[in-house]
Amino acid sequence: MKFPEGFLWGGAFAANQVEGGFNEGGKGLSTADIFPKGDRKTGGVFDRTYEQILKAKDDSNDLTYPKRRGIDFYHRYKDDIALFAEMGFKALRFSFSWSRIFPNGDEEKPNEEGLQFYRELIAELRKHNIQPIITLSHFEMPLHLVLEYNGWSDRRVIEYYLRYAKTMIDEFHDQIKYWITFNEIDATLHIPLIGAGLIKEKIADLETVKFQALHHQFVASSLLTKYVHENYPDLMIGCMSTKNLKYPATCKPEDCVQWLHETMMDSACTDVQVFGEYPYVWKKMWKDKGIELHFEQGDLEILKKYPVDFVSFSYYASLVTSAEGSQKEKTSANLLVGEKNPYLKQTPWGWQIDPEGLRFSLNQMYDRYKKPMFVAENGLGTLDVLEDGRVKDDYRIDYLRSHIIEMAKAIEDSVPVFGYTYWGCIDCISASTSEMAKRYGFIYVDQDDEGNGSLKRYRKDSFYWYKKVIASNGEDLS
Ligand code: BGP
Repeated sequence: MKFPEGFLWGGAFAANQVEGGFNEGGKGLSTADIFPKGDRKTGGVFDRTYEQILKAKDDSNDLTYPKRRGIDFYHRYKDDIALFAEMGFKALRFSFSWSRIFPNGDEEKPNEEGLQFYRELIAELRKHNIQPIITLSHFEMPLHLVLEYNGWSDRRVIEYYLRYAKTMIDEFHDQIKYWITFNEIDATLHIPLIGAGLIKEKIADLETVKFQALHHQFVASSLLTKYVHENYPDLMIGCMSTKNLKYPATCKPEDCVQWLHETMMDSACTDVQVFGEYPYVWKKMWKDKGIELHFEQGDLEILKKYPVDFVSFSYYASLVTSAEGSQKEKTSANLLVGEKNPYLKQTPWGWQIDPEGLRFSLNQMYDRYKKPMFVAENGLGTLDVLEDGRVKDDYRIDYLRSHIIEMAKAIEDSVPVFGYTYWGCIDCISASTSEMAKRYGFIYVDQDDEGNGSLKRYRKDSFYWYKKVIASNGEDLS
């Protein structure tokens, strides 16, 4: 297995799934702070009513809302970073919490305490030669912007986002090269409260408003790219979307046409951010559904003129699609539900494990975009057992090995992949279900779904395995 010199091996997580300290250091409430726990039987919790949000806002406890407590990274980051350094991480992809910097989102000046937290965190990473890769908005925005502005449906949010993003880039431009403007930007279409702060009952025409909010996010992303290119030309700005890989159920032409259509629809967000224009499949769908978006003068030029510098994505699982979809057995995969693939195994959460799909995705996307590629998320979320201080997670090692082999094949195929950050490198709160039980990490965190536990960290067997992989630059996968 050959990986390029300087390949960025590492791990990834989001502020709202690890930090905790939800009401410390001047942080305001964010959308992540209002979600209670779901589970693998009932599925993820992606929506809240206006009333439920107000109730959560007035409730100061962190037991009902697990992302408020995270894994206490806010206080333990030095020890956790030391563990990442022990594994030899070259990079850590994580997000800044917007409401730690602008607690309400519409203030003129940033919260100095929040900035100071990230200054110290980044200094700690640099001390260990770990390169930060930043996501500016990862499934959270200040709750005030949701309640007062209807989230990204309001154009003024572009200005507030830019204020926050420029604050962070001005502060850290000489220490951080790679910046991702939005995590899984397509989430706005699938889980609009999490992706764009849209409360369904407050919006008359949700179908249209979802696309309008997404348009504002695209414009914000391009305006930020413009700012960075003009002021800090050495930095790299990236887009990030969910790779919803699907296969046609059969070679029946109807299935293949259905597959092609869905694949084009699923690629649309990255298309906009790379090609700088809306794809015809969306334009046609808008026309069919009577969706009329409001573009301000100059918007389409901005998108065209300032595409991203690199393409990143999350990849966990694949699905199947067919022309008669509704009659088939379904399973879930990250943001989507689709048909089951009889050739694949799945996790207890129903995500189908498909290593070859990673090679497929890298080739498919590079063939389309011709930009440097970064695997921002990939990982196995499953049940782990801690026994005598040890977690024997050979299943996670198998998952990783098979995906790394397929990534190496994609590199061999000529796809320029510059990094791989394994998702949830330390156990954290699940994005979809807010459980602890869905563990991804190389590091076990002693905390259960109810928030009981010492929060002590334990190295899993995969910790030592990944360390060896990094030390050999991907050559030793034994
Ligand atoms: C992606 C998100 C992450 C994340 C991961 C795994 O969609 O970007 O935040 O957590 O999926 O999802 P989950 O935690 O629901 O297993």
